[in-house]
Amino acid sequence: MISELYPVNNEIRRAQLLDGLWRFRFDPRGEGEGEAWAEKGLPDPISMPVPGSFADLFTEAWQRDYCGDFWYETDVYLQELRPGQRVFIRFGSVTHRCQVYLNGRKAGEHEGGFLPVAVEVTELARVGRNRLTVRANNELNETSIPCGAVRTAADGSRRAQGYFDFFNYAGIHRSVWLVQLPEQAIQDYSVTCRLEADEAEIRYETDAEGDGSIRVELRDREGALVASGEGRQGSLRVRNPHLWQVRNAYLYTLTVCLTREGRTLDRYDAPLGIRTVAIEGQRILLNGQPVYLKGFGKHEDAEILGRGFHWAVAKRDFECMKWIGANCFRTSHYPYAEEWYQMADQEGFLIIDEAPGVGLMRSFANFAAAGAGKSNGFFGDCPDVELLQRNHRAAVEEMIRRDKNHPSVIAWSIFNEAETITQAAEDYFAPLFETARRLDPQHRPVTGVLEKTSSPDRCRCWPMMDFICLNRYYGWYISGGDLQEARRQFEEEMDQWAEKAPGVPFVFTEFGTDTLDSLHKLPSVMWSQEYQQEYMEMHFSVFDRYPFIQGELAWNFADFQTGQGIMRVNGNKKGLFSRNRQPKEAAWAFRRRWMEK
Ligand code: GCB
Repeated sequence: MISELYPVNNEIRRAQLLDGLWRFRFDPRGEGEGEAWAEKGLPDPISMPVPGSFADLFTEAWQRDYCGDFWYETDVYLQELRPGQRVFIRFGSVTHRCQVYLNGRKAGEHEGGFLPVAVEVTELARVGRNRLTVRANNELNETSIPCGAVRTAADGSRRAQGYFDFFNYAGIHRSVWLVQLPEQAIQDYSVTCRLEADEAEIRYETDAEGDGSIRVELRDREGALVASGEGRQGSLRVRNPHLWQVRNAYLYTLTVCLTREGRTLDRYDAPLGIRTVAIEGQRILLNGQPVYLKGFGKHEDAEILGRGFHWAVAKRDFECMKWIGANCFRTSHYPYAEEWYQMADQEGFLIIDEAPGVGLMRSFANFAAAGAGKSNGFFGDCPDVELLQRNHRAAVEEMIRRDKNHPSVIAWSIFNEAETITQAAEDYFAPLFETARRLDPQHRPVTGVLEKTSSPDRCRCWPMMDFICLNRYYGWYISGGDLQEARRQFEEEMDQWAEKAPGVPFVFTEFGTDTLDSLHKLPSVMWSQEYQQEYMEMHFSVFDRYPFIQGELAWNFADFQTGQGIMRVNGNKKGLFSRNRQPKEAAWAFRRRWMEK
């Protein structure tokens, strides 16, 4: 078994960061495998930063838009290999799929571009220099998650076209680690909390190899031991606990120790926040108190980096979110790098963690089709719906396994704007919701994000959701430029939902207008800063009319890159911040509202 726990260093575990400048090569004719590039070394490689997307580093369009196989290679030094020690390579993600080789021999492979890839290389590694090679691929099809297609031009060049509205960035997007673990290692752990009057009960479960004993310790911020337990599962009781609260996070440290005859075989330390999440009637409760979600749908997206993780971008984004008074974000439309969740744990932000179930609707401009409520069927005529579902289920499982212990994660989103109006859609999603419910020890709410076609009278999947997420664009894709009519239609739909799903909380997961930094106009017109502000104010007043609306996550936190097309001006401009994270005018209206709410 391969431990996917986030790499840490201590006296037993060793984690060596392999980020840096790697060697790289495009493989447009798919020759690398046949020519044994992994065994012989990449021929004539160029340099490539890791982590990062390759697309925006180049000056030629064919490189930016490259679709197919591409290879990475680097040297990895292993200082020592103690008897019994096991060696792994762990990538935060490789988009969208990869095969990993060490010293020319295949160590493993992974499908899906937004979750960790961990491969064991104990048998392949040697002390000294090793060659690590990755063959990656960024093609999309109707069985990949997310979905899309590949178009071949007359000259034979190919382009990936997602059924989604973000650039199909690819590469090794997150950090890479060489991990050395003891022969018998702690594989995983999970915690759940229960709050009583002045006490918290933390139930834990651990998964470790061998027959050693487990000891679990909980320490407060000062390092004082507050509770401990023995055994692979059990419970810890904390008197007068410091709760992990929204924007006021308190993190304890949980230590899991695997010992035999007094000898420590393995140890893993991780932050732990004591908090509960529940849905009660129309409300979302955190630690038993109602919480109104304020924030954004985001993207992992930045100039030059593409979708590559960088701590500086994350830091700036959290500072902007704090400035505007937000408390929540959705990882639209895929699980983000683990470091985002670590920061959210520290900052007390809430996360709706979304699986990469996007593009489950056949359209190259699905945002327009979805926004206007004109989407078509999908699941009924997919080439291989079972394989699609398998890939989707694997992503849900891997996401929950990876993120289940983060106090910041308050809900799982299974999809964004999928087709939900047919029996085939219901059959497709029911097992995925069931999987999420079964796998999460904390039984967090499970949801999915509905576009306009998924209307109260047609959607067949909303009953699966603990709270209902809506993406609506009244005043943009519908009745654009006429906010009065937009408001009327918006309220008409909300009245229908009130009747259809009484007692269920709703969260707006998208609403927004493309807005150019440079455009001001009075009276307002679409695309102007003034229009974005008026549109948002109309939305605020509608949200405030319906008590079952329990959250507003605007689209989007910042402008972001998309594919090209007549609907996009070098990307999607619905950010409340520009792509380089400066506020647009409407950001102040949010700040005024959210600081009070
Ligand atoms: C949507 C999608 C999102 C798009 C957005 C838009 O409904 O969920 O990915 O970017 O609309 O701006 O059109």
